[in-house]
Amino acid sequence: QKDPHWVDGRNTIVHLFEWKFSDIAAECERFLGPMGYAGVQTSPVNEYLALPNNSPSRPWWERYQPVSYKIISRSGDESAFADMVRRCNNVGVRIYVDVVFNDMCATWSNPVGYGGDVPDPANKYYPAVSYSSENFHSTCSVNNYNDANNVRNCELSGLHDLDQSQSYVRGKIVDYLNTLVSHGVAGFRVDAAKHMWPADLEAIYAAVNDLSTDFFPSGTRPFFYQEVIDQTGTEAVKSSEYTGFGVVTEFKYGSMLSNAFKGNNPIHWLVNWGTAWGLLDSDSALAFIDNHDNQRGSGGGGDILTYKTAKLYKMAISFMLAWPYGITRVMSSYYFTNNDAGPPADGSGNILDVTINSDNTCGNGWVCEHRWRQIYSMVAFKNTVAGTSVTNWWDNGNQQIAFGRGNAGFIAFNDQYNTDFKQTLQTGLSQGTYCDVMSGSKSNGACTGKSVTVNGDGTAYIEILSSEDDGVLAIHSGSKL
Ligand code: AAO
Repeated sequence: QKDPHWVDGRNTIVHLFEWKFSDIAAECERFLGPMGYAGVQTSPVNEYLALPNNSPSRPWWERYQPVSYKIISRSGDESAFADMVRRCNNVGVRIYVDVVFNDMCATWSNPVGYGGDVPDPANKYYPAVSYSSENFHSTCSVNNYNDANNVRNCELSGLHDLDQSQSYVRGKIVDYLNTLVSHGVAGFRVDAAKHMWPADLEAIYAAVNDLSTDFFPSGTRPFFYQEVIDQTGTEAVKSSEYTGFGVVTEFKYGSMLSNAFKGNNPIHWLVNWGTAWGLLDSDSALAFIDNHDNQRGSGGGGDILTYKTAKLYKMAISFMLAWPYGITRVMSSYYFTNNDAGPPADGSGNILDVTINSDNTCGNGWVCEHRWRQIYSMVAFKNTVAGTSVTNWWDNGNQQIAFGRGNAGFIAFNDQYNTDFKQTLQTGLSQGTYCDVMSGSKSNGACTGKSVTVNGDGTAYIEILSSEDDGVLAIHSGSKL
């Protein structure tokens, strides 16, 4: 269950963190479909605790406090969800739901779910599912990552820990996933998979129905990518325990690339990026730079590049989308300074619409990294070079590199402080003039940004000045004049 079921010619997922279903549906039609994105990861869609009295009010992480498996959230209700899935599938964009079933909400005073259901977490009683105390592990805290029993049988952040070894519990989870499947989703991000036993997850995945034949061939199995943070390799729980039956989030990927592009480990070493660096096999890895946790410094966080360090971030994302490794996911955020702050919302807590500015960027507090030209252009680059391998690698032994993808694309990176990149390099491209898709695009038979002339022998002069906005230059067969 490692196939994401992308439509041919597409291969990148975007996490539209906290977006409303109506906005996701519109974005599929007006942008993601036309620009060649393959799928969307949603925030959790099931009922969770509404925390209006928290400070700040309505933190984003309330969505990780499940109350029931009803589809009702700040993003919309079940009919809005169904409408989104249908409209996105219709334009070739798959939907993956972030599913939270390791646990149920923690103990809070006067807890009320977003759909109005009232749990009694102090007594581990969730009537809207229904779960009661015998369906949970005993009360203890996850506090020792060197002990797999502690990690999997105790409570993560005080969230009451379900016992998935019980067939009753698995049945409730499978019912929920089947509801999502019936609406046409292609798969799931499994939250906190590390905190569940692999055998229980395997049993759950095996019991979920085939995908809806409204959108997929009969007999298609759902895609599962599992959140397992195995960054140091020294903890008791290993990513490799989960790769037999699903894909795993490869947290080393973003931290090592961030470290490299920040100049702490010269990027010329990326010549053998992949399993040689200790990463999971490409087919088993969900590759990404930042996610909603580590962009806030938690959950495998630290020094991850994010939209806040835009030039280096775009370089790391460009490398990710240029290099053949993993199932790639890009992040789409809202602006934040307080790590707990929820999405842009009005005074009543309603999430604000994602508005679109005349230059195609977003308003109302949404960052929309996926609409940055450099990022969506690299999504197209990746689609164009699919199936080719890395060719014509060049580096200066330091922070400047370049490589081709067969005869379909060529990319160069200047990550060297205060130094220009000026080189004539061998590409695999055919003779002609190509538009650089970082600084501009091909428009009406001309380049709006830089252009590159590829000579008859495939060589080309590549220039990236250190003063430029972007440290990347990328050309491909689709950007040829
Ligand atoms: C909230 C409040 C809490 C309160 C709780 C209950 O903040 O104060 O007690 O409610 O009322 C999110 C938020 C939480 C929030 C929770 C529920 O992040 O703050 O709690 O919703 O509302 C671990 C897990 C991983 C988890 C991550 C955050 O393994 O599964 O923590 N991520 C998911 C979601 C996340 C969500 C939940 C799970 C809960 O993506 O959004 O939480 O459903 C080590 C371990 C990791 C561990 C981290 C953090 O990582 O290896 O497994 O992640 O520590 O504890 C270096 C190391 C790296 C290490 C890292 C530490 O990078 O290399 O291995 O440092 O950051």
